[in-house]
Amino acid sequence: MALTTNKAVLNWIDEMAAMTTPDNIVWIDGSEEQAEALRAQAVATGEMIKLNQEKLPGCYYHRTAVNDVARVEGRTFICAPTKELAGPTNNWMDPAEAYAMASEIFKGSMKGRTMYVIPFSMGAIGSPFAKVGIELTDSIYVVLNMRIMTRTGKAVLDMLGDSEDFVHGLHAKCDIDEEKRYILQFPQDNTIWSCNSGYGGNVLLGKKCFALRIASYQGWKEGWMAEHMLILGIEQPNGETKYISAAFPSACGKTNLAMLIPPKEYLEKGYKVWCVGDDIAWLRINENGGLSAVNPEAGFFGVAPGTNEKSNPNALASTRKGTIFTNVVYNQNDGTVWWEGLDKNPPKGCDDWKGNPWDPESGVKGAHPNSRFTAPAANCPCISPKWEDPAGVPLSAIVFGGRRAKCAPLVYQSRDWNHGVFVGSIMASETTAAASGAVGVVRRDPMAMLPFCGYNMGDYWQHWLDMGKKLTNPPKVFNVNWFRLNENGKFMWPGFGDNFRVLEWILKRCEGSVGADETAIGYVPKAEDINLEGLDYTIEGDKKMDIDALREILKVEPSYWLEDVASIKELYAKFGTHLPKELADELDRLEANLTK
Ligand code: GTP
Ligand code: SPV
Ligand code: MN
Repeated sequence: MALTTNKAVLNWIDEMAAMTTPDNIVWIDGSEEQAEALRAQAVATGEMIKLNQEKLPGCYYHRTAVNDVARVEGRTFICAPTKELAGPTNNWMDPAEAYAMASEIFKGSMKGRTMYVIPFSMGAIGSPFAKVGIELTDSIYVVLNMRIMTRTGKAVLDMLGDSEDFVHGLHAKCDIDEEKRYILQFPQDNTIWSCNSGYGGNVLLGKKCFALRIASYQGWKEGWMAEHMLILGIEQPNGETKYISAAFPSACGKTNLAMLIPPKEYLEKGYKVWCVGDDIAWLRINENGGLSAVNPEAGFFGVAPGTNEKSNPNALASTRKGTIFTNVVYNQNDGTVWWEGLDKNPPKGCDDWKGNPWDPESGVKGAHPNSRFTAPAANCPCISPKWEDPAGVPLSAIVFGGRRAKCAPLVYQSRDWNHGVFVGSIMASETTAAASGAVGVVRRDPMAMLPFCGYNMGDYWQHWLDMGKKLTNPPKVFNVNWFRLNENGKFMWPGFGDNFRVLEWILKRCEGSVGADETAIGYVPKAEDINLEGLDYTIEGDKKMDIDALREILKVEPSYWLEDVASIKELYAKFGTHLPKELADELDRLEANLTK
């Protein structure tokens, strides 16, 4: 039974069903009864395993195909009318060609299967900033994940009414054939087609495909921004809460920073961190001429390995109920899960993420490095009371960052908004397991949006600059790097909860209550202004983190930076007339500063 009379919705579903020929069509109404029936069905077919309901109530386990464990950037396309609109950093396909090519793949792909219709909202239902999507999929796993990651069901269709303004998402598992895997975005048509994958970012179409690729395009047209950012609030001892958003590339620490627990000394003084979001932020100009951020998602699709009671207790607590685990170790003895870095006691007699018997002593990893949990945000012990506030939260600071073994100091501040846009545009980071391909290779990843910008990134930078012109009260812009290594390959900074020490400096800079050294790249802290009180970190052997070690990771080394300038020039050269003049000028200034 259709849950709406919206003609645009019904006609489109008819058209997609005529192409994919499912045996039947089921509308996802948002009810718990329907979800429970789908879970039971997925368990009966082996698509999911029900975990120990005493230890992990409402939790399930899923394995993807071994060839289908991460986003596939090489097979992700922006299908805009011209290649120039997609820009030099995106794969491009002509829309007509893309529809024709993919139609052949989708044709008859749901024969013998059910098509589920998932109406979903990105943003709290009823919020003026929320946007509607509908995903058609033949995967129960996708339905159950979308129920956690977004707001789904009939209420969304009621909000949509007769409007034609919704994202049209089509997903079919097909044969999970890598050679026929395509993630196609049609920003001008509000449309996403995804086939031959069953993995997270490729198939949960509300997430990267809509809330970043399509939404970034919409933001460009409508005067707002969609960013790959966490959002957090820092409650100060005086009760006031300040908000920060931060863009780090995939698997570079957003979930961890968003849920951070400050060091003991700060907790005792009354500081507390609240999580508003861990992956995506939609930013709009507010009535004070500043930027406010909303988290369009309703759950966390977080990296499992490395998550533990010490590194991120809030994330771990979020996964103790109503969570779907994908590609971690399955402990069939007690119906629980495990991953590398959870604790030092890997369970014996278990199956690894591929479903093979696994010996923890073998040296082979039991969980895939990009194994994930899908957990409701409401489970998070530090979820912000404002996480669903339709108006969003006002930002004091925007932070960029990445994994850089060398070069980038622990933290620095841009001189002003335009320089901040430059700092975001020159971001680089070592690649991670979140996308298929080599891991650990430094690549430029502007604003952590390289895989997610739905249009020409030169125009996207111009949009950032144009937004700045409209902001009378812009957030201050910073860059951080938790990942500097010493000559022996050891992390020089403790990271995790101790990153709060850097956030404190950032807030003090926003208030203007602390000085800094002006360097070639921007404002760098004086070492004595970062509070190391109570810090207990041994870098290696018996070398403890102290103020001298801190000085080392605050250093700006011109030789490294000049190498970076050369690589930034290569990136910028790709954009031709789409490169904003302001950024070219900033690059000249950086080079001049470094060679002075
Ligand atoms: P996506 O969900 O892929 O967008 O990633 P994310 O940015 O949310 O990454 P996440 O917070 O899950 O971090 C992934 C990896 O970074 C894990 O292996 C963490 O252990 C590691 N990590 C996070 N924060 C820190 C830190 O402060 N220092 C160090 N050394 N590692 C960190
Ligand atoms: C990322 O890769 O940045 C993720 C995971 O957050 S996915 O949803 O698969 O894109
Ligand atoms: Mn992400």
